[in-house]
Amino acid sequence: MKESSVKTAYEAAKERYAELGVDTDAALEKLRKISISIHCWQSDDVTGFENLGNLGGGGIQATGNYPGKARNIEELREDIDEVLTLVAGSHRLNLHAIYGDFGGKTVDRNELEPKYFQSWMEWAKDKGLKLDFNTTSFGHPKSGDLTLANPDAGIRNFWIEHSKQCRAISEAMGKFQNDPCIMNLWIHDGSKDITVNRLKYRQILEKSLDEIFATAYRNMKDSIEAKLFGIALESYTVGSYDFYLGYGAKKGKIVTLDTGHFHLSESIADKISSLLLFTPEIMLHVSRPIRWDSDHVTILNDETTDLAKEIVRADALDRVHVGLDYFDASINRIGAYVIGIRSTQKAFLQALLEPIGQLRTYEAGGQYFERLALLEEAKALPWNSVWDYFCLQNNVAVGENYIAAIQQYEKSVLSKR
Ligand code: RNT
Ligand code: ZN
Repeated sequence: MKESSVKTAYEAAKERYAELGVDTDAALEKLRKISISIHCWQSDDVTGFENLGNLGGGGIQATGNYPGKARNIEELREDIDEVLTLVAGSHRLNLHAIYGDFGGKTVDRNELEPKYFQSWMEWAKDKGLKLDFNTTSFGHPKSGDLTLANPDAGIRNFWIEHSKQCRAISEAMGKFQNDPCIMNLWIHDGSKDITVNRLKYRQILEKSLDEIFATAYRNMKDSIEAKLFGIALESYTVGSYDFYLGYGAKKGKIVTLDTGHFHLSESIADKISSLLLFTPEIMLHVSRPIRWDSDHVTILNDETTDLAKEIVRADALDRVHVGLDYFDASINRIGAYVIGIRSTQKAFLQALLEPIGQLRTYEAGGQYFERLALLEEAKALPWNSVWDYFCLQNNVAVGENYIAAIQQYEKSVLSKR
């Protein structure tokens, strides 16, 4: 697409939006400031770089075997570098505990220290990225069906220790980058079949969390992530949404909303305005569930745009942290990243361009036909011309031009792995 055409289209769009009281330049400025926490695990199918061997457990599984997955830290960094050339804005990188720089050593999950993440901190600083972090309780011989909710003190304490160490690592990251590191805690704990001890495991989990969170830190923030069910753990999930919502509201913790972790007909967007009232902040794992928590690549669909709109309508961009969580091993993994990031940005752009003033005037006046009509018209306003201009302004590929860049990367880098 010609640069001059992008500019001309933008000027026309700007004029059109102005008629509805929307300032496109202001929207672009806000969009540039939305940092997306990019999940490192799309690059290597959630394998990590431990030298323990992937031992299963926890139900996390990427499907597909497209060539080119990152096999080590260098390749993962190379991939993220490439991704960053194709997306505008400044972002964050979300690491899991299994991605440490272990230097060939076998370091178990209860032996983690900030030093194993030092090279990540330095690398990220160099790239202008901030880091977020996650405990990893899946894929380990002690994962089983129960970790932090395990009645067996030996196993439970192992994971409590791990989680405490992860908080200390997050604190070190936050301090190093002079910006709070959000540490997400998700565990798979549950039961395949009917349990007659629903309360018991939740009581244990509550106690474990209290112990993990006992140390107060200044440079990290805790987020806790619920889930509906896991594969092979279909009957019961200890850390359900009710559990974490209750815990987060009571103890002032951030609740993570993974868009794949609810009943498929449930609106995640609708949860934003309630959580904002009762929890300090919100962490998002934007994903795309197909029939179940399948972790398909995030796209620009109604679910994603509704979510972005609710955040913008609540004026809560400073309280909602946007992260991605999907892993597709059946297509070019760099492409998967770029599609998900750009689509999330497009959703926020649409939200920022909403003629909200006029819509609210209609609503206040009981003019519901007018409100619905404008909502419908707004869907097809020339937001894409604003998007193209955003890419141009920020020196990244406009429109589908990123396809060629990714094909080239596949040819020169990925196909050689
Ligand atoms: C699993 C959760 C969790 C993980 C990542 C790898 O269902 O969504 O967030 O996907 O931590
Ligand atoms: Zn998630």
